[in-house]
Amino acid sequence: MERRLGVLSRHLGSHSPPMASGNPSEMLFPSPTAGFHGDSVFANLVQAPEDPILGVTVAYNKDPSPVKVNLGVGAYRTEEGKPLVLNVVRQAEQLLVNDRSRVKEYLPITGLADFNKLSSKLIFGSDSPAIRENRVTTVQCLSGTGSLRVGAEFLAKHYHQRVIYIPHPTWGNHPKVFTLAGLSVKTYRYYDPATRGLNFQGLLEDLGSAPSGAIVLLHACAHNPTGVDPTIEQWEQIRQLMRSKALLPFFDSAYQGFASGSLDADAQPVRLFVADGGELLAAQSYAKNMGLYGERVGALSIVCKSADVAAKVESQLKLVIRPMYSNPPIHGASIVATILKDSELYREWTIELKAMADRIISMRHQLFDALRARGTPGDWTHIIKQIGMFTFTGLNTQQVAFMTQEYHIYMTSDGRISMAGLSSRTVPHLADAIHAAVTRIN
Ligand code: KET
Repeated sequence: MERRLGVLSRHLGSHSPPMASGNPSEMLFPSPTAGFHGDSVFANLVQAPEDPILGVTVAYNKDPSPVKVNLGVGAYRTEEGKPLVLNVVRQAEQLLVNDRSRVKEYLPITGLADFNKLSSKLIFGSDSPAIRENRVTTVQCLSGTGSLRVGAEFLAKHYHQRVIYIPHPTWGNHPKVFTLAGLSVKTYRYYDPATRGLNFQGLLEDLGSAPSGAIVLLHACAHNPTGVDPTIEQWEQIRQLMRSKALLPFFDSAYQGFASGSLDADAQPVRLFVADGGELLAAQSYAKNMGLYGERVGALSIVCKSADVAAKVESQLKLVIRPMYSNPPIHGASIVATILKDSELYREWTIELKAMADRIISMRHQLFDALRARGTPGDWTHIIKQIGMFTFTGLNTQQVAFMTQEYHIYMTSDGRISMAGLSSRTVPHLADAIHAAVTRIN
């Protein structure tokens, strides 16, 4: 306390007014019991439920069991069950720390210019005609969620259609992000529980009957929670249908590189839509593919018909961002830019990314084999067919609750498990839990 006050008075200068009482801390930090004693003005609030995904981690953290496993949140873990900071990220951070010319000034409202350029190249391709023709505006945002929110606020303010179609099911935060931004949310059929695959017919019918101009949220790859993606031929059909009805694509790209292990292959669906010259939005996250979860690094790109329109769009995006959080943080974006602009670091990143994707695929095979070895009733081939971080198991809410209670396995109640949270050590325990759940609970 003494030291704090010393520092404070140094900042205030030697002419700061003298303290009135003998106890200086009372002046600066009045007693918490001083003042009004009535009920809190917030006393009538109801207790809100935990978030359906992040709340799983809260429950997991409270469980003292040594065998507990967290397969809730989509966050990569090593074979040892530990969070992973990529080697390239460590290297980039070292370079940044060593560079004494770096300062902590505010970034522009739109973020770090290098980062924006490199991010749009990453998703649209370095040879993208839209980038060459200056038809893309990219703004740095707070990871994937922030990018979606800024895009949604912009659309609610400036786009003539306020309705957005999201797949059913989808990431649980989508409806909340879009509704709070002022859009009206509708769903299109996406997943068929019977086949545990894509309901392509349903998707085409629902988008086919959407009002002209409606916004359509598309998962760029590794659909969350189902792990089911359209084939590239199906994407082409979706593209044709959407363009024929002037539906506006809004891509959510939270897993580029995690589906196939290749950054370019995973961006194919987005690039298909850019190649036809039409307009679209894309929200990118570096949480998963660079393991920068807590750094909150992402980008929103809007591909426009002309450079002139793109410049106007960017000017309006600034008006959305400035009163929301003024400008984005510098550290995470600097890490990403350092990696993306250095060909050696970039190459190392792709290798580490592929290793993460491969470990997840190996977990799929191990879990599938373990269930087969136990003779667990049911067809579990979807575990190896599904793509990306998650398996949509088909387990129901009661079975999930049973697995949490009896086996300390934590997952979202819709039966989604994060394969990235699994390791060779925990596969047998999970397989035992699934086996018990499907044989004992209907
Ligand atoms: N889109 C999708 C499809 C997605 O799964 C997530 C995160 C995000 C966007 C946002 O990520 P951000 O950290 O804002 O870049 N999904 C995982 C984490 C979460 O729910 O926040 C998850 O589904 O577990």
